[in-house]
Amino acid sequence: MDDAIDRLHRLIDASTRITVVTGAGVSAASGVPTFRGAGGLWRSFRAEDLATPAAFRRDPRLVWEWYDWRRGIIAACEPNAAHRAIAAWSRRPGFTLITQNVDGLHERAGTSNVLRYHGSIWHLRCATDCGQPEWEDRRAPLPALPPLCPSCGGPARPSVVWFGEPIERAVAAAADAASDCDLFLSIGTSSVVYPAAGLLAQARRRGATTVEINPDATPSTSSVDFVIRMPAEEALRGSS
Ligand code: BV8
Ligand code: ZN
Repeated sequence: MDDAIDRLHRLIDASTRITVVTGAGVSAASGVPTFRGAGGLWRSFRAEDLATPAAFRRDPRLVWEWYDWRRGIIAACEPNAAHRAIAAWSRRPGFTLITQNVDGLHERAGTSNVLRYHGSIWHLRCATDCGQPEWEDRRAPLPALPPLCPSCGGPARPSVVWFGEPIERAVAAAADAASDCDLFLSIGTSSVVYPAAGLLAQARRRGATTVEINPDATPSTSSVDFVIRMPAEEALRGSS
C-alpha cells in the first residue's frame, strides 16, 4: 500500500491542476454517519426517502427532525486528517474540491475553493422562494421546527440539493470546468449518486489520471488508473 501512497504523492507533486471529489467517507472518521454505511438509516428511513421535495411537502416537520438530528451530530464533530490534508492541498494553485458533503467539515478544516455540489446543512432558504436570500443558521438544535423564513414567515428548508433537484447552475459549471485537470481524486464516495458520480469519467475522457481512495470497491473502481484501498484519514495522514 505504501507504494500506492508514494505514487499518489509523486503524482500530486507532478500535477498543476488537481481536482478532488469527496463523499461521506471522508467524514466517517469524524463521526458523521455515511449514507450507505452502518448508521446510514435514520429511524427506518433511507436518505432517498427524506431528501426529496415530495417528502418535505408531505411532512416538513419529519424532514426537519432528520436535518436537526444530523446538524446535532455534525456540530459535535471535528475535521479529521483527511480534511486537513485536503485543506493543505487547497492552498496550491490549480486545486479544486468538489464535495457532496453538506456537513461543512472541509470548510472548518480551512479548505479554500470548496464547491458545495449538494449545498450546506448550515444554510437555510425560504421553502416558497419569497425572494429572501439564503441565510446561515448554525443553532443545533434549532429552537423550533420547521424554522421560519424571516421575510414571509413561511417554512424554511435546508439549502441542500434534494433528489430530483438540479445542481446549482454556477456550481455545476465550475465542477465541469474543474474536471478538465491533470489529476482527479475520488475520495470516500460510493459513486452512485449522479451527476456527481459522472465527474470522474468526464475527467478521464479529458485525459486526467484518476485515483480512487476508498476501503471498499465502487462502480468507479474498474475505470480508475489506480486505487488506494484504505480509509482516507490513514491514506492522507501527514500528506500536505
Ligand atoms: C437530479 C444532499 C435532475 C441532501 C444529496 C443517473 C442514473 C441513476 C440515477 C440518476 C441519474 N441521474 C439522476 C439520477 C437520480 C438521482 C440519483 O443519482 N439517484 C441515485 C440514488 C441512483 N440524482 C438526483 O436526483 C440529482 N438530481 O438528477 O436532478 C434534474 C435536472 C434538471 C432539472 C430538474 C432535475 C441530485 C442528487 C443529489 C441528492 N442530494 N445530498 C442531504 O445530504 O440531505 S446526495 C447524498 O447522497 C450525498 O450528498 C452523496 O451525494 C450521496 C451519498 O453518497 P456518498 O457521499 O458517497 O456516501 P455513501 O454513504 O453512499 O458512501 C460512502 C463511501 O465512503 C462508501 O463507498 C464507503 O466505502 C466509503 N468510506 C467509508 N469510510 C471511509 C470511506 N472512504 C474513505 N475513508 C473512510 N474512512
Ligand atoms: Zn420567505
